[in-house]
Amino acid sequence: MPVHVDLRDGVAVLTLDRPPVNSLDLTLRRDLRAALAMVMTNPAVQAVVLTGGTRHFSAGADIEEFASGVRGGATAVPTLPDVIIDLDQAAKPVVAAIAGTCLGGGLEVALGCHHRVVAPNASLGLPEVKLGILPGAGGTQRLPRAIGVNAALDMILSGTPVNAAKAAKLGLATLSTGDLIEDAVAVARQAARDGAKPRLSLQRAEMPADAGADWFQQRMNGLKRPLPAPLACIEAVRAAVELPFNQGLQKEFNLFRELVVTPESKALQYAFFAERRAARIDGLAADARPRAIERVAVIGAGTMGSGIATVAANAGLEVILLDRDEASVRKGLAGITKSYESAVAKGRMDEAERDRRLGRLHTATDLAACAAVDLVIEAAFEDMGVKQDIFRTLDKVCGPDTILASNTSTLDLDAIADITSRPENVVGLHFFSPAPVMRLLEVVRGAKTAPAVLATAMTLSRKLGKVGVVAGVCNGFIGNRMVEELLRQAYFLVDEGLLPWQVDGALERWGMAMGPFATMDLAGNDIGRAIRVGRAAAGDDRPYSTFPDKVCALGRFGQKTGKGYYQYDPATRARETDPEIDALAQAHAKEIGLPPRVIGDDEIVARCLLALANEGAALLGEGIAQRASDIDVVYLNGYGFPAHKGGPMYHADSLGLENVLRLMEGFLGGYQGQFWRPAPLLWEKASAGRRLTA
Ligand code: TC6
Repeated sequence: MPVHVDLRDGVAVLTLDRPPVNSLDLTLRRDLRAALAMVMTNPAVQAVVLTGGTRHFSAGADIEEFASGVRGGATAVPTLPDVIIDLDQAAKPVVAAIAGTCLGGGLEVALGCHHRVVAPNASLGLPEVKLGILPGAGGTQRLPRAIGVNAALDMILSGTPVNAAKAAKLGLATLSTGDLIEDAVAVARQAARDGAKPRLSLQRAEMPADAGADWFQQRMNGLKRPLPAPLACIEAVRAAVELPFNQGLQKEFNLFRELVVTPESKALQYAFFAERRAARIDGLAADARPRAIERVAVIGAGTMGSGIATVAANAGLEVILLDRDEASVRKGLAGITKSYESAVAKGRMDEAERDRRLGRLHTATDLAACAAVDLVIEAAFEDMGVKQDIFRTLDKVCGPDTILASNTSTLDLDAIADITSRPENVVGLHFFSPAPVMRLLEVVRGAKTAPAVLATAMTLSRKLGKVGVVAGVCNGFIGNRMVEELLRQAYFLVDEGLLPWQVDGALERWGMAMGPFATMDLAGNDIGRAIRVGRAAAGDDRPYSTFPDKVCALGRFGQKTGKGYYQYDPATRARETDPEIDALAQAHAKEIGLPPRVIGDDEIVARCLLALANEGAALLGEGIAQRASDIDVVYLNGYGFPAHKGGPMYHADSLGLENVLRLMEGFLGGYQGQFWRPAPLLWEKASAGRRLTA
C-alpha cells in the first residue's frame, strides 16, 4: 500500500510510500483519498499528520502521467485537485510534516493541509513552469493566500524552491527543531483541542501595498520570454485575487489542461526524462562499482583548472590545485578566493562556508603531490605533447588505482591514455567554461576505460552537481563536433551575403541563448582558429569559409580583445554591431561572388539547426553518443539550446524526419551543398517513419 497509517494516541500519521520520490500518480491519489476517508470516520482519530518520510515529502504529480493515458493520466479521477479539496475540507485538522523535497503537486498537497511543519532539510517549490505548465492543483490559488501575491508569483515564475528557513520566514510553514513527526503530532493535537483548521481557501490573497491597476500586466511585460506557461501562471494568480476561490481553482485547472499538451511543455517533459536517462550507461557490467573519490588534484591553475577546483571544493572534496610555478597557483587561488568573496558580499554564501571551502583547497607545483589522490583532472594547455608528458609523469607518481582524467575538448583521449601503463584508469572529463556555472560534463569513454572508472566518473558528475553525458572518442566529442557543423553553415551564410548579426539575430529570435558569432566572441576566435588548424593538420580538407580567419587576422579575437564579430563596451561588455565587420563581411561576400538572394530567418535557422541534427545522427550511428536524447542533453546544458524546443534531435523529430530530408535535399543543390548528404541513420529512421529520439 503506498499510504501507511499509524495511530499515535489519537493522531493518525499517514505516510506516503511511493518510491522513489512519492510522485502523486493515480494509485497514490486513490490510496491517499481512501486513507483520509478512513481516518476521518474513525472516532479514535482526532487529528491527522501527513508525511512522506525523510527524503521526499513528494516530488509532485507523476510527470509520466502527463503523456495522455499513461497510468490513467493526470486528469483521471480522483485528480490531484480532488484529493487536495478532501484535505482542505477535512473534518479533522490535517498537518503536513515535510522533510526533503516538497515540489509541485507535493507543495500543493501541503498547502491543502491546515498546518505545515518543516524539517531543516525541506525544500519547497512550485517548479511546474520549468515543465511548461502551471501548478494545476491549487498552487496558484493557495500560495498567494499563504504568503502574498508578490512572493508567490516570484516562486511560481522562477520555479526555484525555498529552503526550510525561508519557508518559515515567508509564513509558509513552521520550522521543526526537534523530531519532525513528534512536532507535527504535537501541532495536530493542539489543533484538535483548539478546533483550529485554518483553510487557505477561505483567506484573501494580499496584493503588494503599492500595486497599481496594471500590476499583473507589468509582471507579464517583465517576463524574459513570454512563453505560454509563465503567462498562464500570471493569469491564474490574477484569478486568485479577482475570483472566488472555486472559480479560480477551475480556471487554474483549465489552464493546466491547455498547457500540458503544448509543444513547449512536451519538449520540457522530454528534457526532464532525457536528463535522467543520460545517467544510465548502456552495456555496463553489473559489477562495475563506482570507486570512492575524496581527494582530487587539478592540474592547471588557469580559468578552467581553477573553475574545476572550485566545483570540486564546493562538492566537499579535498583539492590540490597544481601548476608549474608558485605565481600561477597563487593567481589561480586568488581568483577562486575572489569569487567566494563576491558570493559572500552578495549574501549567497556565509563566511563560515567560504572558509570551509577555502580550507579544502591546497596548492602544489610538483606532480609528485598527486601521489595520494583518488583522481587527477588534467586541465593543462590543449596540446598533445604537453598532455602526454603530464600523463607519463602521473603514471609514475600516482597510486595504481588513481583515476587519471583529461579535460581535453578535442584531443584523442586514447593517445593520451596509451602513454600510460593504465589506460583502463584513464577517462575524459570535459567541463564547460565557466566550470562552476555550466551544468554539462562530457564523460569521455576511451577505448580501454574500465567500466568501474566510467561508473565512477558518472557518479562523480552527479556529486559535482553536473549533468554527465557519456561520449566516445572523436574530434570534439559530442558537443564540439556538432557545433563545428553549425559554425560551418553560419560562416557559409556570410559567404552568401549575410552579416554576422543577421545570422545571430535569426537564431536568437528562434530561442538560442546566443547566436554562433556572439558565442565565438565569448569563446575566443583564436581558439576557433586553433581548432580549424588542428583539424586541417589531421587531414580534414573539407571546405570551410575563410571569413573567420580574416576576422582573426585583424586581432579581433572576441570579448577578451574588446572586438570580434561585434564590438564590446569595456565597462558593461554589452555587444554592439561594428561597421568594420559589416564592411569586411560585405567585401568577403563580394569576393566569393555568389548572385545575391534573399535569405530569411527560416533558412538561417533550418541550416544551422539541421546541420546539428545531421551531425548528431552521424555520431549516433558511429556509437559516439549512446542515444539521441543524450545529444539533446548536451545541447540543452552546454550550448544554450532553448529547453522548450527539446534539443536539436528532438527538434528534428518535431519537424518530422521526412520534412527534414526534404529541406536538406533543397540545401543540397545550393552553395556548398555537399554538406547536406543525410547521415545514414537519419535516412534510415526517416525511411522507416521513425524518430531519432525514442
Ligand atoms: C506537478 O506537480 C503538477 C501538478 C499539477 C497537477 C494537476 N514524476 O531526479 P532524480 C523520477 S508537475 C515522475 O534522479 P534526485 C525520475 O525520473 C511536477 N517521476 O532524483 C527518476 O526516475 P529514474 C513538479 C519522477 O534525488 C527518479 O524519480 N515536480 C518525478 O536527484 C529519481 O529522480 C517537479 O518538477 C515526477 N514528478 O532528485 C519535480 N520526479 O530513476 C521533479 C522524479 O527511473 N523532480 N521522478 O530515472 C525533481 O526535481 C527531482 O527528481 C527530485 C529528486 C529533486 C525530486
